[in-house]
Amino acid sequence: ISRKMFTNKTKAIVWGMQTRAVQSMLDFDFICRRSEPSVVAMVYPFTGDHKQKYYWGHKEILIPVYKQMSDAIHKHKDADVLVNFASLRSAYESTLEVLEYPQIRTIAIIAEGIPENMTRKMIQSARSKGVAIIGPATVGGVKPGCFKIGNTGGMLDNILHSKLYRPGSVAYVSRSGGMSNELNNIVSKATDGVIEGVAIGGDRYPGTTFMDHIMRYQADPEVKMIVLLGEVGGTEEYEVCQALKERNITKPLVAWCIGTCAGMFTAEVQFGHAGSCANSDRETATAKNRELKAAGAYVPESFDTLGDLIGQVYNELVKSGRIVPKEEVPPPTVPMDYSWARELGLIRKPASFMTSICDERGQELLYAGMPISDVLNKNVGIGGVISLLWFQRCLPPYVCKFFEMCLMVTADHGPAVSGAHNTIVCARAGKDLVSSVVSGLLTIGDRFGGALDGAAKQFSEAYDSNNHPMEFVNAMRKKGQLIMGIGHRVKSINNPDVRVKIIKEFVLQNFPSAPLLKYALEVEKITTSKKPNLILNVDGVIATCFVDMLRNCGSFTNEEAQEYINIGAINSLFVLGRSIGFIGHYMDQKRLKQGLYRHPWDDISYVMPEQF
Ligand code: Q5B
Repeated sequence: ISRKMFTNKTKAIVWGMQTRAVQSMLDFDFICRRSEPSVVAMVYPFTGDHKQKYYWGHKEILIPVYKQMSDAIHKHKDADVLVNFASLRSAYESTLEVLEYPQIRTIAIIAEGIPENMTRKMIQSARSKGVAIIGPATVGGVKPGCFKIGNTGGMLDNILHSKLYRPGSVAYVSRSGGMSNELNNIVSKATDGVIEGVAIGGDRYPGTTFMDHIMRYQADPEVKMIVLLGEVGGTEEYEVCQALKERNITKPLVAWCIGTCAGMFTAEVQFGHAGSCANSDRETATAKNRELKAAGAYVPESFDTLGDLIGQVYNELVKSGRIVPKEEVPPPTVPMDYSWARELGLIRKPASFMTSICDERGQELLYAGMPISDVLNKNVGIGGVISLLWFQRCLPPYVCKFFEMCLMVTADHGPAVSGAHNTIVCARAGKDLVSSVVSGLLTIGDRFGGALDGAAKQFSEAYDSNNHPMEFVNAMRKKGQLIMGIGHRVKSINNPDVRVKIIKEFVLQNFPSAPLLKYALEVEKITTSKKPNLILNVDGVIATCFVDMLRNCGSFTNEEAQEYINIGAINSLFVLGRSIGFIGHYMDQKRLKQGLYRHPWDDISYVMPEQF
């Protein structure tokens, strides 16, 4: 491969939904002052054709994503590079597919772990078509000022630090993608920078070899010196030695093979890459370094002094006039991503939401700070969960029991009540569970099931004002207001509500004190003396006990207790409890296959205006 692989006009197609990598390529393009983005399309077989949003400097741009490779190729005739992020399972197939299109001249394969026989077939096919493969098992490569493959060079601050936004004079080839990043750093410190760098990948069979790239660098007049970073395993470095000896490589070449420490082990060492294991003495890093030096390469004493040696060779080239360092021009700025700036602590922003009851971000869900496993292990029950999520604290067991009893007694009161009726009518109109339940919940208010808030307010205000129960009843009548929590359509002193009895008895026995409940029972004596159905109803008993709990259980300040009354929190127990029944009614109607409900005419009194 003798041609230039990348220019500042190179256009690439990216296989795989690697949005971060693509954004990193576009940011690189932008700081290189490219006139157009290098990524023209993406291919992702698992979604339909669509467009993906990216940043181009400060602006937002759209890049098309195609389901079919053929569409991407045919619609973007100017693309000659494919960056293939396919996994080790699909990289083979997608690469062979692309090789069918002569327009693609370079393919970077990032996946690690592709079976070697498949890699060899891919390479054979690519070579027969004159296509260059970089990889597999690589981060890719970079040509400063022109093009960057995927995630090469790391994050933008690293790329800026290594001055990859403009070409230098030093071209390198390495096996390792990670070490190529280190080379960017070393070369940028010791010289005027990198002109091109390729990591051929850590597999035993790389698509293109050290020699392929070194000979490209040799042919490129812009490249003034070459760096080779080999490693233990394989014999490819000997081809470089041969080329040096035969004067096919005439540019200064600084070389080092990493993995010299393998000699310190008694057994053979397999390093991270599939290919980095010496199968004979010739394949050791030490032998290859020796041979490279003998062939005329500049070889340091150790990796630690690689940068110094690169610097020495570079300085000699400057002295001799073969390199004329260019004036440094700062790159355009790219706005930092919000999330990264925040991680670095550079910016702050007031949150749009505040929350203080539940945190799902960590390894384990927390209810008011209690891990969900503790919630279950400690058997806090649904009452305990309510105390954590509604009140952000563990309330005493008798309070949790009170909550649970309230939920149980309010869970349902038959199909005739407003809420259940609405749920049933809605379910029979063919609606779904949520709609049907919501239509039931929406009936909860002052008259039906939602008198708790009003009762809590009215009774507590009267009690706190030291109003005698009789004064309270008379004052309410004078104002023409109903007492919330008093009265029932079917229950009366002659037909007592057992639910009320159960709650009342539990509270009187278990709460430290229940002054508001006792006050309400005095009010009930007066109202029932007027009409037997004006009992303290289920809303009224729960509301007054709820206030007694808030005020006397020892877990709330007076202000906190009052706040729950003010914010309308007292209806909560009825709303939650009755939702159970509404869900039951919904299921029941569906199970019974009940058809559309139409109210019978004989049950409607039609009262028409008389004037017609
Ligand atoms: N009078 C509940 O009324 C009902 C009075 C009153 C002073 C009162 C009524 C009322 C306050 C709201 C309340 C919750 C509409 C009820 C619930 C859940 C449920 C439901 C279920 C379940 C019943 C007759 C005479 C009139 C009125 C006077 C009535 N209430 N005076 N304070 N509170 N209560 N709601 O029977 O002189 O004859 O004109 O609004 O607490 O929803 O099962 O059904 O679990 O699902 O229709 O238990 O009390 O009585 O309106 O004809 O009044 O009594 O002023 O006096 P009734 P009305 P007068 S529990």
